[in-house]
Amino acid sequence: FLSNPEDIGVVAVGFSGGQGKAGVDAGPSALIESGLLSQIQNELNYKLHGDDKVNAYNDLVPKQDPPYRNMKNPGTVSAVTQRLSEQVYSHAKEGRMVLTLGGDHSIAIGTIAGTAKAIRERLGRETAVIWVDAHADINTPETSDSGNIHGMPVAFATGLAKEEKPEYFGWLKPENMLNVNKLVYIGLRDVDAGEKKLLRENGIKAFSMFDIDRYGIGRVVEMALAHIGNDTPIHLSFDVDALDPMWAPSTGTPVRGGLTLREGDFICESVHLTGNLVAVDLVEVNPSLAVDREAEAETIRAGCSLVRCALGESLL
Ligand code: HAR
Ligand code: MN
Ligand code: MN
Ligand code: MN
Repeated sequence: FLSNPEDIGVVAVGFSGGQGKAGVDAGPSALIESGLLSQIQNELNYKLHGDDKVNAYNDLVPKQDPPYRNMKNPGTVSAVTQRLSEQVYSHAKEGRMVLTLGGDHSIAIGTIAGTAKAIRERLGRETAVIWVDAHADINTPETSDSGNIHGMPVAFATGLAKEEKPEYFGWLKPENMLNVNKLVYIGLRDVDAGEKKLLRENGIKAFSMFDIDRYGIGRVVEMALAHIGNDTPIHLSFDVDALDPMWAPSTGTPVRGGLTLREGDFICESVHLTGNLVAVDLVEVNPSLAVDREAEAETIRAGCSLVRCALGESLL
């Protein structure tokens, strides 16, 4: 194991500033209230570090936060992800696996920055990222049509989007960065033209829903793991909208034709089995977007299931 198998640091991030819909900030409390952390502690027998209170980061929100390079809420997202990177780093440097509950996907700028740095210092290794999502989230500020930063985290994490100003992600240093060769996508089906170009030009490995239909989820995961290499520390960043809206309807940008819950769980189980998992993000659960209570509960249940599988629940 590349992190202590029994220790987990939990960071609950009640943050929605990377996109425009209210409610995704209530994702972590919904997951926690449904019993996720007690399951991790009592059924999966992890020792939990950190507290179960949700970080709102209100003290970090600037009074004024005008768009910069087309980004919406750039100062807020930068400050929050910088703080989050320090929280994640402080767990990961102690050898704990880190579980981050979002929140919108912009927060992965902070989680990846934190694990990449801690793993470099602790193991002298580069961290790989498995990004499970309907979307590639690799727009640069200039290629983005929406200006929403939750569509850009991979560009900042890899350095494809560069910025010097510390208040606008300039705090990201080489030690926080992800190598594009250590990135692999699973589940893509809604990728912007500018993003496709970036994926192509940088030779980034991506398994779309087409690949999953063609090869089956088993071979796709095998190929994804082969790409990043045996024995590489893995950060799993799971956007719940990778799942088909049938399983996870309560999310900001649902896209039909997605993963079944079993396929999502399988990805998580397979990553757990490598023994190389060092961090997990579960993001974009927005309890307030469901058409009814059942759709809301369904989405929360799916999110909890994914996390438990990543932590080894269903493997005998
Ligand atoms: N690609 C679009 C954009 O840049 C939509 C991104 C939607 N994002 C998420 N994250 N839910 O995966 O705005
Ligand atoms: Mn995403
Ligand atoms: Mn998405
Ligand atoms: Mn295990």
